[in-house]
Amino acid sequence: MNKLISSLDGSPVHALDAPGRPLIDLLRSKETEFLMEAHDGLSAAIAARAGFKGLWASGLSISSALGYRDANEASWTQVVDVVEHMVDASHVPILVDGDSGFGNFNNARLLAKKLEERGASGVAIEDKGFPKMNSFVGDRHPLAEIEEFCGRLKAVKDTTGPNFALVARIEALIAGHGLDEALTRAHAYAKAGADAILIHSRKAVADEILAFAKEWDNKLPVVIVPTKYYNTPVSAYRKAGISTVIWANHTMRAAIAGMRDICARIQADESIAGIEGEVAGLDELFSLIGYDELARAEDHYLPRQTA
Ligand code: SPV
Ligand code: MG
Repeated sequence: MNKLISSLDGSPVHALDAPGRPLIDLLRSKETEFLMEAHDGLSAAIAARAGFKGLWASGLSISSALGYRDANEASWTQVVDVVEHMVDASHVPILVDGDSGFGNFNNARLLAKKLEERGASGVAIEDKGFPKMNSFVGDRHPLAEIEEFCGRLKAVKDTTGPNFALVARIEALIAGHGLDEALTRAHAYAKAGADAILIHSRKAVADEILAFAKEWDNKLPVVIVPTKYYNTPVSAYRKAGISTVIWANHTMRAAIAGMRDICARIQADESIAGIEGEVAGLDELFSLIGYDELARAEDHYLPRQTA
């Protein structure tokens, strides 16, 4: 909605309205770029305001915010609806976590088409089945057959426009396979039309990711998610020529910590006096959601008030 009304006087409402650089350009740029996780309109606005050039619509975080487990309990239409709110509230490119595509090639292409229609800039599809389970939970992560998964990738590519990025996510290392399996899959997914490869790992160190990057040699841009190997400095990724780093769940986890602490304090104090200075002011909220634009639109569209 902000997007529509923002051109009212020819100038953007606020910095958040400036369109971002297309995701596909970020993926292909020589610099290492960063995508920040968000999971609803508000977190998307906050992440965009922090200066991130793009966002990651995390399946884990969107599910969690809905009170669901990251095991495809949220429907694909619920995810698409959340993403639409994120697009409207942030106006920066969004890479959507499309899980395994919610089924076969047909479900994957329908998901991608709808995401594109709602303003997302790309989708990541992982080579598992439906339902999938979050990569950090348990050891049951059966991989899809390569040929069948390539069909999912091709169908998404054939259904979406040239500026809609398709990231093929390899779960081979999560599933306990080695580098060879990951590389075999990367080659097949590149051939099937992927724009980038997301190689995922749940080790506490970045060895296997860096080994993959070395062997892969940037045949397509490489995307990583260092949630578990968080101690590795970004300089190592730059040196390895990593295209994009996803900070995958940190607005959601920050929100958990913030909400948990404030609930405990208010419960214990039976008062909100002590925490007023510790929570975001309402002015910040109104600014994030663009109430200033609504005031200008009211001046423009509502009848003038006479005394
Ligand atoms: C997500 O953020 O939902 C991801 C990344 O897919 S992970 O949780 O590491 O699987
Ligand atoms: Mg996910």
